[in-house]
Amino acid sequence: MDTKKLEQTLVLIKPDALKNSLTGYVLSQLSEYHTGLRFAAAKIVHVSRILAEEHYSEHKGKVFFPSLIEFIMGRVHYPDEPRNHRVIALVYRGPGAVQKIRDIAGPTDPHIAREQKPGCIRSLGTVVSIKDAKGNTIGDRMDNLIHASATNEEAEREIKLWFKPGDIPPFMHAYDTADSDTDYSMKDNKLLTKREQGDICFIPRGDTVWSSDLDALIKISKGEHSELSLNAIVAKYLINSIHEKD
Ligand code: 3AN
Repeated sequence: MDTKKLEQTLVLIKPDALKNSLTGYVLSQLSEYHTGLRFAAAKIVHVSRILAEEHYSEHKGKVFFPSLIEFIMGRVHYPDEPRNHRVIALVYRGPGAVQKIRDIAGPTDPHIAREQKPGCIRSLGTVVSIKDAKGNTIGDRMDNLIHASATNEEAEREIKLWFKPGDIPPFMHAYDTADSDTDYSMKDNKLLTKREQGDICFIPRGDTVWSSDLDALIKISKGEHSELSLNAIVAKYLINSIHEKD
């Protein structure tokens, strides 16, 4: 069987679902029995600012962006409880995975979800006004309980952003991997290919990584342009690391 042909999608159970104890409900809606899809990976993630900003990079500059970042980092629902700054990240796989999960999630806006698709997961969400410093409403934040990849291309980008190959069982790998023959680390916001005192190593030599990450790191270390940003790579390999406490 060609395991690479099977579709995969990323789901995030967001902090509002955790706060409202809806995790079990969401998992049951997305169960193998209901969807026919298989679990490929799962982890609890403390969302760093760079991971949040990379995940939602398409919304950078929009009025709701800062509030969206605070929300996905868990700072809105658990302002003084960093230990509760978590999301549950899941990968599902199987035929039609992206569309099946999008259908069960429902429309982005919970008000529209309630009107158009009562019973979908996001119909249980809420919309919160975003205010400026003077208290004037400047936009909305949609607390819609789950994220689900919108397309296969987005699913690949997002799964590779949230998961390392080692987080996914080998027979469930849908994307190419490679072993790094270099120690990659960061110091003073610069990429290093040789360890230095005080650096933070995010890929030790010998680790298995996504091939696309390695291709990008080779380009960046040579000063060449890379579509994939250094932040997107570092954010993932430092997930749940003590260095990413923000
Ligand atoms: P979806 O999550 O349905 O794929 P996206 O990817 O367009 O929707 O947006 C990602 C997240 O950004 C949404 N889940 C929502 O929280 C927020 N968002 C998107 N559009 C808006 C908007 N017009 N106003 C406020 N928040 C938005």
